[in-house]
Amino acid sequence: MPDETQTVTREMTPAAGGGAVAIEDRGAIRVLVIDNPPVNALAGRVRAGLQAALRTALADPAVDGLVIAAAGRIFVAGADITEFGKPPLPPALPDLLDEIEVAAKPVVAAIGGAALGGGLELALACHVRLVCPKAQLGLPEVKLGLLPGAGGTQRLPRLLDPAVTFGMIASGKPVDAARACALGLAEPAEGDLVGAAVARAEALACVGGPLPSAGERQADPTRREAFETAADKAIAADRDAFNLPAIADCVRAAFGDDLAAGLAVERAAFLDLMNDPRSAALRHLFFAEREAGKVPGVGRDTAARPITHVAVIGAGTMGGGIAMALVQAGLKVTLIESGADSLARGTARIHDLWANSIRRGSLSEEQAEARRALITGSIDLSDAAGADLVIEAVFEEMSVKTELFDRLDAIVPPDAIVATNTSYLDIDRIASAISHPERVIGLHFFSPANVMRLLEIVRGAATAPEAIATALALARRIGKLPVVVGNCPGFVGNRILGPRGVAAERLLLAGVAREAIDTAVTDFGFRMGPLAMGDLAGLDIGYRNRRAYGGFAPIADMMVEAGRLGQKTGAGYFAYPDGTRQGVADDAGAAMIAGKAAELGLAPHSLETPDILARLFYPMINEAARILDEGIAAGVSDIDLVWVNGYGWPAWRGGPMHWADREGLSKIADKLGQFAEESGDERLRPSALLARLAAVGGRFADLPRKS
Ligand code: T1G
Repeated sequence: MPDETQTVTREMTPAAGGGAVAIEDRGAIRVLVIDNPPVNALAGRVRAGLQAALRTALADPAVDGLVIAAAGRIFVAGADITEFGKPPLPPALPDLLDEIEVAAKPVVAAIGGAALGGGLELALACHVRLVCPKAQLGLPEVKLGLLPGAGGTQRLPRLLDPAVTFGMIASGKPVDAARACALGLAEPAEGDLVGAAVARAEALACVGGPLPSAGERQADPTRREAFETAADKAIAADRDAFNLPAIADCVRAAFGDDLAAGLAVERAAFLDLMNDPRSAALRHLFFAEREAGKVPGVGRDTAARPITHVAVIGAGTMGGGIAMALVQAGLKVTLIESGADSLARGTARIHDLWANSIRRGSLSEEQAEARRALITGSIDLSDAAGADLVIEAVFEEMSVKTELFDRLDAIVPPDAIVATNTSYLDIDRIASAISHPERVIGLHFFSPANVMRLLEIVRGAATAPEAIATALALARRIGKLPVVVGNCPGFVGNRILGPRGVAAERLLLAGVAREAIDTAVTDFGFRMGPLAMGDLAGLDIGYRNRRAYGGFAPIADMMVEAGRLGQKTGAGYFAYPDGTRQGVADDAGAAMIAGKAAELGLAPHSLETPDILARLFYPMINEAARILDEGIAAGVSDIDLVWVNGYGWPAWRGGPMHWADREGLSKIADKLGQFAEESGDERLRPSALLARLAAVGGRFADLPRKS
């Protein structure tokens, strides 16, 4: 029995006009097989091949019907995103789909894998869709800041409930084969998918008469109310999803009688969004995620060590979150603490979080039970002996970590990977406390570790490629977005966060109101401003670091010394009366800040929002340029991924480096020079790389990725 996702490999001939489409005749049914690795994107040559093969088959009296199938594990991943922004290649996808839909002979889609975006729209133009059990059908264009641009907003609501259509498009999430069949979007095919599709095409050809067509069915106006309710609710719920109104307008157009008119509305909206910088930013991040997997010195053939059992040392907030992320992916975890009480507290926190998920309906009792069965608690460090990987998440203090690594040296086998979750400390110094430092790596999770996608994988001087490959494979298995970074204080994310904190302090000392600073940042698109974020994390963390490593934060230092540590003490930069989480700019805090400014001889002056953002963000860009120059980040887009996925930089702005290129590096360099003069802080002078690029009108995007 051929693999249901494989197309037949019998004699096939390349289609005329394209080459990426092969043809195979099954009796009177012609099978067109899309073969455009790696994901069968609908590139120009695929569209041309399909059009040529379709026209030939329709003109051939020996052909009664067609099947459109695909080679490999994916049906079609959509339009070819690499063609966006370039001169369009004929035939345009909507035109090709119209030809399929009005074909006089039946065309059946054989969907053996993911049918996404234009891939699902191609299937919607076919008269019938057959899916194998592994198929996924979705319209993820919204994740690229777009909307379906080849009939998805018109044909889908004619097949399904319009509110369901809006939900699929607005979320960008695919439905699986079972759900697609339950919705009436497709028919199930067991076993030989192509064979079943050929039989279905034969049956349609025998029946004769008008062919079933999504385009011909009228969208039922009586369902408009349910749709409007769904659309209004979704748009009100997500202020960042800027293109939901456009999607709603397109689906609304499908209620009209005329498919062509609805398609015109969709096309116009699609082209508008295609030219929207916010969509360009999201497309930049799409490719950035794939670039991040290309790590210097770590090839696709670098062997990753199989990981089945992980020892997590430390059951605090981070260790508990890491353990949850691991068992969620089916990995066995030994959770080790120094004492029974701390272990019990950590384990109870994990179980409480799962109980909350069960109450919210996002986790079943069976799933929770399966996860509980995968975690074994221990207060004996020697229980780490059987693990393939050890991850320490103990107190963020160098001596604590090196002492632990020294003890582990006698417990874990020499080939076990030993990772530290430190967010700032020197990986090489930690590695020096254990033999075989080539197996030591940084796994910097972000809190809450079971939720946040970003994982900074920190390579030390001795870290072996196999250890990095193992970390990359683990990251993907637990659903994380891995970004490999070099070893320096704060690595990439926290090293860039530092200058923003200093800049916020300078703004406070300059008399800029606390709420003005945070509002400028939240209006830019962050969920939280820098001051509120400091209060949430606790000002004492930075205070302790500055005592150990130095740093400029006179206001935060003053707050900590006055017992204002942040939300946890009811006041930090802001006050949090009666335990509220929404800070207020209290008078006492204002007086303290003004007093400190006067003590430092600084006269207050007001600033407009653009200047506030420039003073906060430009020093970050400067530090990022240094990180690139030092090779700490392999590529510009890695830095964007870190800040979008770890620190809340709004995705529809593409990340700090993408944003800086749009700001203009010359403007940034000039302003930094001014800030350096004003403050006397030489770190604010444009860094060498930034100055070089600014001098020639260059962009960060022009820098080649480190190979
Ligand atoms: N176009 C061009 N290249 C693509 C691509 C696409 N649609 N999808 C993936 N690639 C590349 C990717 O950059 C990588 O390249 C390689 O394929 C493997 O990808 C008209 C306008 C299908 C779930 O948004 O979600 O249709 O790094 O590592 O993990 O309405 O790829 O090897 O050089 O992600 O197995 C809508 C995007 C497009 C789906 C497979 N479609 N793709 O995941 O492989 S817009 C999407 C994915 C559209 C229409 C609209 C995933 C995948 P390289 P990968 P994977």
